[in-house]
Amino acid sequence: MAEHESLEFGKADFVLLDNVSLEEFLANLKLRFEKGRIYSYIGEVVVSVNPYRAMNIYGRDTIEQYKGRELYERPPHLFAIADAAYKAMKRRNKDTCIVISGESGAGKTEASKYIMQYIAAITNPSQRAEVERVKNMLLKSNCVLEAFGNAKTNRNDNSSRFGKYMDINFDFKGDPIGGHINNYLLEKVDQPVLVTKTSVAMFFLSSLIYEEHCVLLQGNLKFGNDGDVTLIENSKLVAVLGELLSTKEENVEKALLYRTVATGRDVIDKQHTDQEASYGRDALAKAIYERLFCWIVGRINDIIEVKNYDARIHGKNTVIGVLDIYGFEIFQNNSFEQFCINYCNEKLQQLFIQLVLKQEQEEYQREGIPWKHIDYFNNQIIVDLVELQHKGIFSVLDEACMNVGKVTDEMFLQALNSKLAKHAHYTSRKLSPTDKSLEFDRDFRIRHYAGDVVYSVLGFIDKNKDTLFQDFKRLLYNSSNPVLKAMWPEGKLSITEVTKRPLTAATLFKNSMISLVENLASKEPYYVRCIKPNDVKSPLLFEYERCKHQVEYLGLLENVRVRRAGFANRQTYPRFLQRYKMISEFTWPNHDLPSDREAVKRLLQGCGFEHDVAYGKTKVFIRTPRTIFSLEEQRAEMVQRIVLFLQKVWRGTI
Ligand code: AD9
Ligand code: MG
Repeated sequence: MAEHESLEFGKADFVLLDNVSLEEFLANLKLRFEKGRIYSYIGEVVVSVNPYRAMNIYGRDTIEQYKGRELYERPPHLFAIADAAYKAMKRRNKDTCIVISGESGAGKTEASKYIMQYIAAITNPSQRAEVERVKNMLLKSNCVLEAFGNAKTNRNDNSSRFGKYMDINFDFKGDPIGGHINNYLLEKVDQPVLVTKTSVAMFFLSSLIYEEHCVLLQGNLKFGNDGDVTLIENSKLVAVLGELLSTKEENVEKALLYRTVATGRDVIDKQHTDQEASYGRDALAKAIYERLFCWIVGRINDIIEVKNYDARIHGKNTVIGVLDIYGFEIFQNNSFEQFCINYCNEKLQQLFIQLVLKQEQEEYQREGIPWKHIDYFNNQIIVDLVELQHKGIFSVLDEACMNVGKVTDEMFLQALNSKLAKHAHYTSRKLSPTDKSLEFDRDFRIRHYAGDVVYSVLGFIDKNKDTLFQDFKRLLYNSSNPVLKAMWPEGKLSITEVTKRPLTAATLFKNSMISLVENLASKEPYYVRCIKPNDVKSPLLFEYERCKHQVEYLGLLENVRVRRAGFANRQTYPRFLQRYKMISEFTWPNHDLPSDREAVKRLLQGCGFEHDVAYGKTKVFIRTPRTIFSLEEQRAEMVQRIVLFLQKVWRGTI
């Protein structure tokens, strides 16, 4: 039996499509989903469709089937690329990373867990106690992060509200010895979810147990006013809050109702309007939640960091990184969060292009194979549109945010219009008044690599400033709870000392993306693209339009084009012979040609694959996976014949 899949399940690799069109892509994806084949390849990229049912494909027996095998030898699976990343790391001493993307509910976090489980299962064969301990901690850190960082949303019952990058460090034997986690842009979820989360967070902090857990919290604090004076309507909550935050009730009240401002040499308490007070309350809830989350990540990192590893004795430790990050998002209403997320995906796409093309180019040069130009869309222009100093959208936004209280979202949009009027990837209602997709004056549109997205400018300025009144920082710095205190170091500054403007949300996000991409760029990348088949969590339904959007937004056709332009597979001559020598009379059982290179040439000529290969200095390059599949098929047939033959010899019937 052939080791790869039969065509009854569709094409296991999209590179094999007869035509690279959206229709063919989707027809194949649908067929495979309906046949229960949730994984496919685009070259070495895994495409995964959420099955929304328990699949019997992650057990010990499946793990054994993938362990140490090459990608094309088995049906597509997450385990295959986990193994490829692990092998590259172990055999070639390379740092590798696995980038998992897709929209909410597409299965990213589940995929990252299966990958971790696979790596845990295939390492530490000698059962060293210390390694087992590290593995356990790495696997369990997930639960803690999920408890605090996940929430039920209308798109996913267990939605991660943060992007996560986890490094696993390995020693020279290839066993895990530690790790490190980075988190990105914890999304400050909807109000009801936030209140629950903040409530949990604060109970955790204060370690106090109340009988009426759920009534609480800042979300329930209501402000009103009595003439000129802003009041807290349900002031009993302030006492509870004071206790939870380990600080005095009157200090909480003051921070909620006033802010201290320095005017010249005087310091005065300025009363909030009830609107400002509500804004402050929400900002406080968000900030407590966010800082606690970062604090937890920090504590986990302290525990899992590599200890007692002497690189001078054992050599550099190697790393596999796993990135579980939101994919391209396009909703009915797209705001600042979607803008950041989509920018993140532009960065990752840019990295993908650079790495795939760069790797290809370098290898071709090394191997003496002429470079063939690959026609693809380079999205650097969109990355620049967002992040370029002075000219990019983030810069314009930051500039608008410098003018506290004076600049509105609409004025920010005007500034964009005047700076970017001629940009091919930017437009707005003002610039294209007849364009139907731009419904409102507040809309602007970016032509992303994965499609057009209309953003509403409303809220950009507030979300970017993301300011928490200094009074709250001082309040929490003065808490008698040491953990809370440690989370607000800037609360130490007195009002006259606070001069430096905190970095904006956009700048922080941009910086974290730049360093993420730098980090990934130093590693050999593997990709998983996750697709959500429907919005009702059904294992049976393949909603064509929903899937079509995702295939577009994930840039999968572009992926296929880039992959098809290069070589699907490459192997050193000895390795190739080792695997396929039995299919040719010139090479079986041994060849007498002057070199392995000559032998491989002879073998491939014999099979009629000359047109599909190129011969490098040390490796043979095979353009399409079809050739690999065919070689695999012939090999399987020969292996079976040889086995039968040997059985006969044993039994003495020959
Ligand atoms: V979000 O951006 O964090 O909101 P994810 O992470 O992409 O999202 P998640 O991995 O949480 O989605 O998957 C959503 C749900 O789909 C899971 O809770 C499972 O019920 C279901 N799922 C996903 N992948 C699989 C799978 N391989 N097998 C079975 C799955 N069920
Ligand atoms: Mg998730």
